[in-house]
Amino acid sequence: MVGSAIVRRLSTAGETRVVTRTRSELDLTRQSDVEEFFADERIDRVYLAAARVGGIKANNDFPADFIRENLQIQTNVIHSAHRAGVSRLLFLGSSCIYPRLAAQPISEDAMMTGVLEATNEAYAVAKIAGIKMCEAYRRQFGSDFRSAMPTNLYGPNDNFDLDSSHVLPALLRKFHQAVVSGEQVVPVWGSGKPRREFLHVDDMAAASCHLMALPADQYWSAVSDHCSHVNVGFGSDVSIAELAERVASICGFKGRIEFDPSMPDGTPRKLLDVSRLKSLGWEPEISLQHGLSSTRDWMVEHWNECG
Ligand code: GFB
Repeated sequence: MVGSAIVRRLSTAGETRVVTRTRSELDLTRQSDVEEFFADERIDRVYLAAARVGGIKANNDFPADFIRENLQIQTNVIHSAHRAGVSRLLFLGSSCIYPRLAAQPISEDAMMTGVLEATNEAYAVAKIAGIKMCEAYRRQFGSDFRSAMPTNLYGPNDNFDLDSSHVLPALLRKFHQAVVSGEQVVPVWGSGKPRREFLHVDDMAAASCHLMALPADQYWSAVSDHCSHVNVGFGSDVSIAELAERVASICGFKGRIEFDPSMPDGTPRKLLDVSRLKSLGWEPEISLQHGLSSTRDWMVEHWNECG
């Protein structure tokens, strides 16, 4: 989802040469394949958006896969990029790197100040390692390896599989399906009380390109060597219950929402402090209302591919 959005953004910006590989063409968990790729292609800048990602259930059910695959992918790409002389790299993390009960809105320096949320601890540890690896390469080799921490993302090419998806695509799918099949009750996991911030992936791609394009002195003077990442958020959040109401209304669902307390709530709240990014000259453009309805349209158009 994020990689294809960045490619769309770079293409419209007239970038001359964008090199991509699908998962079947290049398995980033295989060190020698990644080394060969970087040796063959003369790559100047790397957007490291590839990762094993998933919603609360997938993270909770497969922690070993999440920590192993993410550590492998990022270690292989960051080290190979360094060896190949890549001039700049942007590592994409996640807002789950912050402590479960971090003060809100969460500023970048809250990382590693408290206990992580248990449902995604393995994924978060891998992402923290990625940020620290970029910082270590900068300290040891002077690498211009930057990091961006996105909030919960959504948009075209999202995962709509109910077992592994995040909440927003899951709700779009559930409410749309209920309308089509005439079901009167839609289950929503947890209490509905947790609050989440949602950013459209096209905004994320714009922010990534903006961070990548900043001159080195501007980026590195806004961050510090031991806290080098930049939050990328929308700036406001909604409860899961409010999100469900909005999705229901966009899909034209008139029935009842039923919360399922047997499913985990996860972190109570994750709202990012985006002042660092704002000071670097970037703000989001796509409202949640517009993003929800365009993503619903995308899902309906691509229904057969949505599993
Ligand atoms: O988006 P989500 O799976 O992940 O869930 P997190 C957010 C909230 O929505 C939780 C609730 O409180 C869920 O219980 N929810 C309600 C649902 N209905 C549903 C549903 O049908 N599907 C899903 N998936 N959730 C993830 C992390 O945390 O956020 C990742 O696990 C990553 O590591 C990602 O950081 C951004 O926001 O809780």
